Amino acid sequence: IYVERTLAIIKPDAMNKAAEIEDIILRNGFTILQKRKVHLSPEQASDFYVEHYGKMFFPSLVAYMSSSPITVYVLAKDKAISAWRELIGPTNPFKARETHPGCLRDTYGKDQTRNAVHGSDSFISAQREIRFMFHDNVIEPIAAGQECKDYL
Ligand code: YYY
Ligand code: MG
Repeated sequence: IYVERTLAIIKPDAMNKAAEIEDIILRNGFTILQKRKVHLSPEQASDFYVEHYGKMFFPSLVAYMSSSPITVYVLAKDKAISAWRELIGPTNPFKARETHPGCLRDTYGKDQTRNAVHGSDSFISAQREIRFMFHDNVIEPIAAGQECKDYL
């Protein structure tokens, strides 16, 4: 059985709403395969967001993401990557409020940097980000009596 996976993060500004967000994750049909609370060092945050190295917002992004603990998840669902991006909404919460009212960044985001949640934007990103956060400890989603085709 084929189950797509994505990496989700509850960022520092939304950690006080983690229980609420987790409830929304489950109510939207995602399975939580892995969950881990981590406090990234500035170096780890830089590595995670290396695609943005050199951009104006990179230093503040790294400072923010290493400022306090975050919760990282591996979520599984049919079309998990696009489904989770859809649920979190546009990067900028102010824009999210206009175009995707009710999305997570509308509800929980504070500004362009403190936008509450992260989601992988492609299969390649999901693969890299899941490995980054969970190393070799990714638990396979095998239900009793079912076959699991490893996707990542
Ligand atoms: O994938 P997504 O998180 O929606 O946005 P990205 O363009 O990949 O940027 C990553 C991260 O950087 C974003 O979630 C907030 C922050 N950021 C920022 O602080 N200022 C910007 N102008 C753009 C992005
Ligand atoms: Mg991105």
